[in-house]
Amino acid sequence: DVETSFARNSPLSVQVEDDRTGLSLETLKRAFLDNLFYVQGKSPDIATAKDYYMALAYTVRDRMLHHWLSTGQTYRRTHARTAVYLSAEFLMGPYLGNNLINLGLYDLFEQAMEELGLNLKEIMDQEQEPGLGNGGLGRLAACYLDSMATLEIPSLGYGIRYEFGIFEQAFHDGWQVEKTDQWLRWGNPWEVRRPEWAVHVKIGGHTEGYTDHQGRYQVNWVPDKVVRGIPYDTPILGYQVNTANTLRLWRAESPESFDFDAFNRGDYYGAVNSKIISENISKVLYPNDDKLEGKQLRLEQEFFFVSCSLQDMIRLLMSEGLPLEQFPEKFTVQLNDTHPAVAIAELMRLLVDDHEMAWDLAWEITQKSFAYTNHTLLPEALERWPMYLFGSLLPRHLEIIFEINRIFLDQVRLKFGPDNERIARMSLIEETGGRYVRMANLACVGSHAINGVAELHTELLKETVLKDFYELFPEKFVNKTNGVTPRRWMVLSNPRLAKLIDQHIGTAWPTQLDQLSKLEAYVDDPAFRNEWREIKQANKRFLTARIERLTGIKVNPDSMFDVQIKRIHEYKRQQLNALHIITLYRRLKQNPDLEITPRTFIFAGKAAPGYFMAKLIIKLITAVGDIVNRDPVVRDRLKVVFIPNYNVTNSQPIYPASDLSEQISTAGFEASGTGNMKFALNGSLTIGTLDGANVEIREEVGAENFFLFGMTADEVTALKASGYQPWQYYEENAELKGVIDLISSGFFSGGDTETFKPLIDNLLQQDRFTVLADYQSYIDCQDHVGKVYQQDQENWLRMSILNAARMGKFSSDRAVREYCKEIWHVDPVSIELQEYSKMVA
Ligand code: T68
Repeated sequence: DVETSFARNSPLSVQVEDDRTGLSLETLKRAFLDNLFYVQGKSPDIATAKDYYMALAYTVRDRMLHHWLSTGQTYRRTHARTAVYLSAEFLMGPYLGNNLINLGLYDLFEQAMEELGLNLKEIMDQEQEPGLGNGGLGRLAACYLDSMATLEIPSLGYGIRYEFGIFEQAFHDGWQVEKTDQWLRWGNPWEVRRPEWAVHVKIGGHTEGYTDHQGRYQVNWVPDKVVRGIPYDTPILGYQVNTANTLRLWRAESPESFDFDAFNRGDYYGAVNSKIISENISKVLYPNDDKLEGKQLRLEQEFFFVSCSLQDMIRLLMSEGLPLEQFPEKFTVQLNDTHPAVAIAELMRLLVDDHEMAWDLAWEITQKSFAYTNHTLLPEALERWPMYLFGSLLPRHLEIIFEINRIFLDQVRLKFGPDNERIARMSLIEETGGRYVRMANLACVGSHAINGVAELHTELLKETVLKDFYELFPEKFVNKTNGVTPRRWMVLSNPRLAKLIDQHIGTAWPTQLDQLSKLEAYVDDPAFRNEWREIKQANKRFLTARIERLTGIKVNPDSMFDVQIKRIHEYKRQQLNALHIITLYRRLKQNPDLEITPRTFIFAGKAAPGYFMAKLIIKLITAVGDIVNRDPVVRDRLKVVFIPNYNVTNSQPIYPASDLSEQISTAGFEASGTGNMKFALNGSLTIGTLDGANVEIREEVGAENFFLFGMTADEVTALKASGYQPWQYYEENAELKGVIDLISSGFFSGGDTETFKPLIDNLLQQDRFTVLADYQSYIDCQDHVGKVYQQDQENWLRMSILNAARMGKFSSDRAVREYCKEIWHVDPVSIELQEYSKMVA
């Protein structure tokens, strides 16, 4: 009997219990229909697809709750040391499929739905994913939560429950237009609101010094507003373990639903308005990646979720009866970039002001508690806040930062002597041309560990942006190369390939990804090779149908799928990819019978709404597509598609259907990349520069299985130092000149020579990301790629298998294990499912 009745001998034993935990097909179907009826209030004859989704989500959620409650109870009982991931972004992706996979119930639910005449995949398609992040940084946080739960690491993710996540991308005339994301419109079945654990957060105002009854100087912060943070909890299941950790996201509300003073004075609108102002804090995600938007509201968001989270951690500590001094034993807190770095000042304030702890002890606790991950070398992304703005919102924190800085700069002087330039560079306060609070400097000083996200990135951090800090604190610097979860990025999104792998090397690989190396034994096995090829083809046919549905464009699934999907940014160089497409197009126009490898160029990605050049790059790609896709001379040998609204949901069918992965950033600019890992894991070959984790991927898969081109980071630096003159590359390269001139002529813009002028002028005159310098190397490499794909298919297939087989290192499990061992010092705690009757007793 597969049904479990947890409460057989309890007075609470009722039939409902079986419906919420039972796993027989009959029970699942009945539970689903019950939820449709009692939760959604619908009978099947009027139920919509959304109703089916909600009913199914609640049915699955019921089967997660024992995991979740048992986990919490075990952590409390054992005082488990907990890894806290503080992140302004969590890009979780759709939950339903992932939860079914992690529970091991996917096939069972698929069958139950089928027996009801429904299709699980179609129901899954109804989910609106929580787009609470921009790109790699937010998605990394999500992969790490999945791995921490799978590795049974006690952990808590803290962030912001944005009412509007990343905007939805649509197109008008080939230009990106933004629409608001309304992910909460149909309700969110995965979260539980916990108003009983709400906290208050002070903002603005001034500080007052006073002497307490023991004669000690104390500071009182008198704010000019207070907002309430309400936690919303979502369970995060591990894969085939009982662990269910928590993602706790904060929503901002006003302290009371009515400002009664204002209301009694008859100022009803004023009262409601103050509520609206408070709620603004968690209203919308800032849609910039790798670019600072120095807005007051953004700083309020960062402080808001940090303060809520630290107060919550102190509550948890005390609820276990532990003293405040034990904070760094109970928690280790990872700062996901500097977005939560104000936590360093806030923990100091909570300890020193609210809990009257001595400064030195508070500082020791703070440094022991925090570790900082850097995600970028781009100077325009480094957070710095105008000092007047910082001080007006967080007057007490500015004082605390001054005091940290005073002590810190003495430490610098002690080690390096009177080096005023060094002092000026390392100060937490920038004073050259306007005064700013430097968040990266604060993060470095207040943390015991600092890490980059790929080997090259960590080395460059030590040599460039954090050089001074490396010289002062070499022992703090460590590398933690990123990883991705094979559960979402293989088991869930590439089920055909996952099954083939299961059949050949067993089923342990999703949690021990190094085992993929066993696939190497089959690289020459004809039957295996055939199946590998067939699966890629099937995935391509599936994507082909989706592309037609989403864009109206018919593509050829037998062509090479050449894919670049990621945020649109000049450093990621989608424009270089576009130059290659135009190069091939011109060759065909000049010689219509030229033999070329048929290719489908697939793009997807959002541009920050205020990033003009990125939006112009999108327009260039869609404009090139409009011409190329219709030109009879091309005879369907080239197709260009831009899949709209790139997000986790839309990305999942793309990686498994790709042949070529474009990882073509200017060397020295992509901190790591994680899409690069998802492609290779799914058997795509990479064309890439020696940037970020590409370097390590190439090391793992072998140079002969990776298409390398372009300058190294050192060469880029040297070229710029020698005075880079991009127009010389244009003058000296006839094919490049032809391509650039074709764009300038207005050929892709209906004769209008203005549209792409800013882009062309920029390439010829600045070209900060050395597109023209790498052009020929890229074209040569692409020509080689085309030849291998067309003329050496057997070798391509072999390379594809070897890529996947050698990707074991890039599991986020490996990354999380390294964090646990070398930074967090957190051990797994295994969870036994508690019986329902005992839990409610
Ligand atoms: C990315 N950064 C890196 N930033 O670009 C990428 N930034 O190389 C790396 O693989 C990934 O982080 C994970 O480490 C981002 O995604 C942002 O999204 C961002 C958001 C707000 C402000 C600044």
